[in-house]
Amino acid sequence: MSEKLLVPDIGEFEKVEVIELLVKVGDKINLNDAVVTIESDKSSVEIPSTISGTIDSVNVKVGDKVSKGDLLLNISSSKKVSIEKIIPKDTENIIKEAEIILKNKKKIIQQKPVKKEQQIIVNENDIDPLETQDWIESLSVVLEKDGNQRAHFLIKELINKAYKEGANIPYTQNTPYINTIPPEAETKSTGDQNIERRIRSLIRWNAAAMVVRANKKFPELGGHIGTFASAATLYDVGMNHFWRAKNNKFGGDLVYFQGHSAPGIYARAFLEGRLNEKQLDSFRQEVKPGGLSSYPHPWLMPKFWQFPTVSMGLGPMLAIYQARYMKYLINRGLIKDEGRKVWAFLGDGEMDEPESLGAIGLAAREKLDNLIFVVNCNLQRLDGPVRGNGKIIQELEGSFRGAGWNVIKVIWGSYWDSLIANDKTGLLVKVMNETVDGEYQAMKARNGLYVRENFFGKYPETKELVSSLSDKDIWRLNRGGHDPHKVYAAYDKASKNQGSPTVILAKTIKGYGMGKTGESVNTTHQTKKLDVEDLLYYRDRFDVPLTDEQVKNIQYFKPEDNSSEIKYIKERRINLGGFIPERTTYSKPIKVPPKNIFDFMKKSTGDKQMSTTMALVRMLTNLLRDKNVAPKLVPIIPDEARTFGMEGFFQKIGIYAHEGQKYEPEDSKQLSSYREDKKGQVLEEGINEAGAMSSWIAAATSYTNHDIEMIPIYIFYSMFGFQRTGDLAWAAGDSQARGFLIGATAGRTTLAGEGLQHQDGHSHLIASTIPNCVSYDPTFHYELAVIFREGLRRMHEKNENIFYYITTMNENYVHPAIPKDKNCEEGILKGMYKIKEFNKFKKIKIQLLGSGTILREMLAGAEILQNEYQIDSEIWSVTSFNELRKDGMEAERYNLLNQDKKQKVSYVEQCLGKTEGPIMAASDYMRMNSDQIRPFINKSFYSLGTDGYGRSDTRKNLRNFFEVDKEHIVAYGLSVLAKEQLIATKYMKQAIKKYNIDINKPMPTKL
Ligand SMILES: Cc1ncc(C[n+]2csc(CCOP(=O)(O)OP(=O)(O)O)c2C)c(N)n1
Ligand SMILES: [Mg+2]
Repeated sequence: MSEKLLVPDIGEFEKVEVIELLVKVGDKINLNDAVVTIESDKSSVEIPSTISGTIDSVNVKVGDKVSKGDLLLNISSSKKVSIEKIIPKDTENIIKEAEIILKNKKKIIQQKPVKKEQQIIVNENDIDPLETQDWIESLSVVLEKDGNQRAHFLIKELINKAYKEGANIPYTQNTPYINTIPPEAETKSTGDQNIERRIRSLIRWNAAAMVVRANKKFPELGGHIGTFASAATLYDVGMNHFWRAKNNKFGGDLVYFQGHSAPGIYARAFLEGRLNEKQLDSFRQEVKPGGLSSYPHPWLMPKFWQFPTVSMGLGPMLAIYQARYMKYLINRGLIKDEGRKVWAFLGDGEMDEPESLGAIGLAAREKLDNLIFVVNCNLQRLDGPVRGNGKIIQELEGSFRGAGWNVIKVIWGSYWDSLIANDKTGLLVKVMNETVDGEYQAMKARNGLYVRENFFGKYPETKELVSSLSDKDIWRLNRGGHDPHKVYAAYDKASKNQGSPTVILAKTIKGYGMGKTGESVNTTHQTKKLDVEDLLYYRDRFDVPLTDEQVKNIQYFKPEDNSSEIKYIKERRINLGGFIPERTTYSKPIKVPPKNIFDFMKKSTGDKQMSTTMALVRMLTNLLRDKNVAPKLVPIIPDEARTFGMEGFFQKIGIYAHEGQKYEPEDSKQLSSYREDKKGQVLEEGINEAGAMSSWIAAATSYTNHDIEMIPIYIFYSMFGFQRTGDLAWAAGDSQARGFLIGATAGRTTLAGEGLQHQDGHSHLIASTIPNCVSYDPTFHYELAVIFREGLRRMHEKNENIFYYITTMNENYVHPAIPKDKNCEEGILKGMYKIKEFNKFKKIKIQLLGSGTILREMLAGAEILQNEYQIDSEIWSVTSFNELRKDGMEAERYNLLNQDKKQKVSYVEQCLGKTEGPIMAASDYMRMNSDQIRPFINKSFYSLGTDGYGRSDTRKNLRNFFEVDKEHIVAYGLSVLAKEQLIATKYMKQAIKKYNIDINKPMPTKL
């Protein structure tokens, strides 16, 4: 039976043009196969079939205008499915997951609490301690009888009741200032603690020695001892017991090391036999090959470091999106779920960066239980205390708990266990709660007696608690982050946590073991020199087996290969699959689509006007039909899909949502309805450019971190790209990211109405600062096609470690066919090619260089110059001033260094060297954009550009204001020719008058 396939609901659009027929009579098609592409002035979208069967007739042709309900095809059907039914709801999966959670919950409920001795908490605000005691006892009974979950439920009910009755007092997000894991619930390490301590001491020593030696030789080199000194145990426990390396059987855990702890990571690699003394002695001396970079920089040590972290705040954010991206790959079926984890080590001072906490909500929302943050709470940053008057651990606990994270506080070491157990009055915990970080820091800069008097001495009961301890014993009361048992238990619990990310807040001492020069003092961070006395103290503190003489010479210490320490350290890593960090790549290149895939973009669009943004979306739609490329595309959008005409992607490839779609979208009947899916391909990041950029980096480095080459395409308002997230773009370069950044709605005058904050006249200049970023500002759709395909080839087939920045615009215009010249494509890629020549009068000539939308003003201006002033011109489409500059610099450098050899001719010179007349260049960017090539050509060179703040107005008025419209091009062109004494000045004056150009108007930069 023949069925009719009609145009579905296409929202507010009517009479939309059919631009492609994807099927013909006789074709057999399946449900959901795309049959026709339609295009409004904003976007193009494929219409899927709701019927499987054989096509009897095609009732539309390319160019037809269709609306909802129009007949597209007649199909002899096998079965028909309504639009509603084809929206995958993932319901089954949701139910399954809910059942699993319920089961887990039951398990948790069954866990019996550990019985604890009663404590009477004394609180001066308590007006009725007996009543309080009653309540506490009731709670204890519930805890004992029915467990944590029931107790939690009852407390929640009480709070709800109080809230309903009007007791609107916020309840604290904090727990007491003690460890989250009670001693009796700690999982014990299976490691040999004596050997581990010896190994840790050697790593500490070698890390410090490395910094001190470098600075002895060259005091300008700098370096840090204090950060790693505080974090050594945190790293060692992970390295010895938890972090599994990548190998042929396992994808590997991903560890983001805190930037300033790099010396410690090198010191461990030294003991592991991965680095030698010579390399340690090249710390921070990288100009000669083989040096060790100051901080984690994959660009500089591509086989070692995986993640750049030293710009504070980027590590936490990148780690969150890395963990999310890992789940995305798993849910899309692209990698196996092997229980891999992402660990991020962060400084407590670093947590003040807005980026550090900015994405923690997402991590909880997406239930990233593959993510573990370890915040090294040494209570200090660079200048002084992180929270002198408060408590950073409590503050962070509140923020993370509030966001829905699993929080594990590791505050006190094992020596405190018995004191806390004996604290029958609760006063010790009260002192712990009341003492501020400034005091905690000061105590560790002093001695045991000071702690006895100023900490325990706050109440007679707490003083009594330590009466039998010597000052030395008191001094030995350690902090949780330096206690391998406590750290092990926390890591173990974090690794097993399900359903939420975990943060471990570990209390440590900055400069631990450094003694009077560097331990817990405000200047610790900057300490990079230790005198002999300090070094001897450090050796003794950690029992490093070096003689005084060896200490004075600051010698490294590495035991023999067959020593128990070296055997142990290697064996631990073998058990965990290999070394960490290590950067390797085993991904397969992607076969790029055939050259003709974009041929449709090399033809003229005829009368049809479109923007380059729309051309890009068309191109991506085509790419999604290529079976090699399609699954690898990762479109990333920060809440702007509709701005860019990409809403068609929602239905076609779905929006990634880890829980599928739990609701029927409001627009479910429409063709481009909002479809979320567990297997969705689009990363819709919401209004979050930094997050989107972090996602892009995760996908763009997928080839090394997950051994799968992906093609991320992040599309954003060009003004909210490099300008907004420039530091992430820099980190992307360092990470050797491969992928596309698309700065849409680009140009200072092209994005008309949006005004000052939106109009971008400089993103290309910022892009040019990143050495491995290749950027283009194309005007016509064939340029975009050539550039994009080459990007695919270079990055994803040839695996060059570069990334592309391409601007696209939202101005609609007609696109011509690609010029016949066989060198055109090469010119497009190199940065310029001749697009047109006016050669009628053969008297006076000018070279006009235009980029982006302003190329069209150049073409129009050239026509006026020809028709009204008999001036010939050659017009060059400059697709990339940045690429031209790179080539020019290289040629110039070579020539200066090789004056006796055949001189190189820059590409700019090759194009323009033999041409006639002065050069005038313009773009929709600041003059500096086109001025970049000025040094590489020995001719008069003038540039026009959009220097100054943007503002809202029509394109025409804006181009007039910034003097980049065709009228100004004519007037300035005539003036340039007059200045070069090729024509009389009167023509310029005529043009100024004719076009009402106000020569007294100030520079737009001053307006
Ligand atoms: C974005 C950024 N701003 C400033 C710095 C300079 N800086 C380096 S370390 C540091 C202090 C770090 O303190 P914290 O995060 O507590 O680390 P710690 O060394 O105490 O573990 C500062 C301000 C930086 N690296 N990055
Ligand atoms: Mg700190």
